[in-house]
Amino acid sequence: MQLPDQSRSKLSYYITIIFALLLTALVVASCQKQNEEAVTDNTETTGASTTVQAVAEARGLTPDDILAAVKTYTPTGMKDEYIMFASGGHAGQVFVIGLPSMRLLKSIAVFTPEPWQGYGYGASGTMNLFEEGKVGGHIVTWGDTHHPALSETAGDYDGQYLFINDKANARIAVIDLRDFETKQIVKNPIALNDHGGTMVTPNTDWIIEGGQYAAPLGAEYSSLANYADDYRGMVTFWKFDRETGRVLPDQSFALELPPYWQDLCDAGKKVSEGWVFCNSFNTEMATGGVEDGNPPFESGASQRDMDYLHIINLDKAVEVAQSGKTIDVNGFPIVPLETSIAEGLLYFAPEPKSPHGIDVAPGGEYMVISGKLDPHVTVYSFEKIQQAIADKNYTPDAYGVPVLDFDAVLEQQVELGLGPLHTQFDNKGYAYTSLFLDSAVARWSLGGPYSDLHDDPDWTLIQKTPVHYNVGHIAAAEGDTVSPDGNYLVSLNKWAVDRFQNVGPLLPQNFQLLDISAPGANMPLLYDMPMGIGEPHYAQIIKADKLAPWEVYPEIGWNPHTQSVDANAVQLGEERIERNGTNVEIWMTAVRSHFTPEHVEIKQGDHVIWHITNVERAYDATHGFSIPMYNINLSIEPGEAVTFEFDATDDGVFSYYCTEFCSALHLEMTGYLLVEPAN
Ligand code: RUQ
Ligand code: CUA
Repeated sequence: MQLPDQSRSKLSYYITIIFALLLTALVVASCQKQNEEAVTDNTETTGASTTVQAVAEARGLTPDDILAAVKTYTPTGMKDEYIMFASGGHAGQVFVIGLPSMRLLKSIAVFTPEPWQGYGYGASGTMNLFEEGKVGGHIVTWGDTHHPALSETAGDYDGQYLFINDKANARIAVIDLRDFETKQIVKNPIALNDHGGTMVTPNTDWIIEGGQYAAPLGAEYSSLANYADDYRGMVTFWKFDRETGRVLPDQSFALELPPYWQDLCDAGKKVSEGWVFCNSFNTEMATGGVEDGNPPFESGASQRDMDYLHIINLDKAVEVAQSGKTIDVNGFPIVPLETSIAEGLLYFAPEPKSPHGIDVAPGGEYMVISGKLDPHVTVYSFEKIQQAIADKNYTPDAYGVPVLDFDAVLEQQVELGLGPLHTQFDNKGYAYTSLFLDSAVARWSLGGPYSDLHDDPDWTLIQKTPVHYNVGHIAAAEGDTVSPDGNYLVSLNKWAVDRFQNVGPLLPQNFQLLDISAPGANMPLLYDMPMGIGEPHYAQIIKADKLAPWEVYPEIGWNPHTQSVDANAVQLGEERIERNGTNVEIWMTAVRSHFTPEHVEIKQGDHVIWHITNVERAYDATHGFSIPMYNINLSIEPGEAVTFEFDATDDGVFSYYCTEFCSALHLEMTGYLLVEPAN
């Protein structure tokens, strides 16, 4: 790369300074001579350059680039300080990424089969998840994951569980962070879509699942002509039991809402704990139909100046639901809209210009809403909301829901730029908002109790860092908890255009890492991470030392779905095959580098129940197990017990083998399944 002479000399100057500062301590005398030689030889290619200065010059790196590299480069063996859980969009998975290295560590299969993890390829625990996640009686093998939520204790991430929604099918899933595996998929019985999920209350008592596109509750047919009467929105509160690690559907309930399109929700915290806030759009109740001369949704749903922030008294809603003031739809209790109004569970506040995002400040005092079509974020005061409710300072909407006076609940509007979407927080009294149209992340100062944390004027835009391009969500380190860390922020960009080598018309997504550790107008971009799987929407970033996953399963014969030793666990020496009529049951062990038994002889038409226990205790000693044609592929981690079943419909000779490279004799880790023809 050629630089003008002036910049080149300036560049050399900065590089020299930074080089001296960063590497003085590391450069030993014996290297010095080598360095001098290398510097004098400026004809070297990048690959052969041996000094920071020579490499930087050859690659055209600026001093800022070098500084960014030093902040993110993670040499072999060094571990990341933070772990980010990013939704995988329509890949139906969750991605686990280390920060600041931005290395992809794992994808966790959730709504989509994933062969490496043996997820959805025979293992009964995973097949059961697809069964329990059925939609209208159909097994659905993908999901549109949007919002991961880490479990919290007193409003802080506790590293125990992760929840994720499937917007397409209104499902939520529970991932246990002891083994980073999906344990439960719950289908919402009354809704088709969700978007405002998942969010948790500060002690993870409730998992919030808001709706999106209104539909008759329970999805009964009704013409769009009856939209205002028959279509409804909803927000569901799923009871979570930390002990069993399961959502308890029979202790959960929903609120019926008007057929506005509820968007995101967030739980109140600290001073606002016990309340839940959801924004909405399409209070116009547009029903589309551009082909019939109606305005298309995009304009039909954007006509009004104001939509409604939904303000829900969850503590009181729980009491009302538990007292039985509910109706039943598909066996699920719903608090009817008129009950919510009568009991004071639901209030609205106007929110400007097609709102998006709702984010509660760390102390719970403020609710920040972005207006997609408005250059401001609007900050509501929880205290003022409570006062307006007490003062009955409201007028009813078309459904009788009290709409609080806008000016009475408004704390501030802060002008940031075009297309604000989502907000996160740090430990320095700043908020960060993604600007979709500006392709930037804005840092702005909070007022009130946050004023003392920064030296800037309150409620003011401090800086905008350009990103590439069109950012949706942002995630700051622990940035939606009661005690955000600051340090890092990831911008989840929607476009990547010119950032990476061309890989065809479907481009990777782009995560960009920003350094937010310094105060003031100082928020540099550090790193780009392409993500070529699905479309991540939102992410949460947890301090890595809060996670304590198992290295191997606690005991031999562990069933990850019950988190206990399985009744069919197999110990070494207990391997066997038993036949009972046409039922054949196999108890097998796997250990480097053999399966026992190595021959399984059955008859065509048999029903086969096959248990395998990986009896290894060694870290990383995972074995795979596959049977071709029968679509069986398992991942059996150390200590794990797996069961799968199939009908031996086809006769022939099948080799089963270990699919995970486990030792020098991994190729020998095999066996024969002989299926004798029925006749
Ligand atoms: S919403 S890009 Cu699906 Cu989280 Cu705003
Ligand atoms: Cu076990 Cu390869």
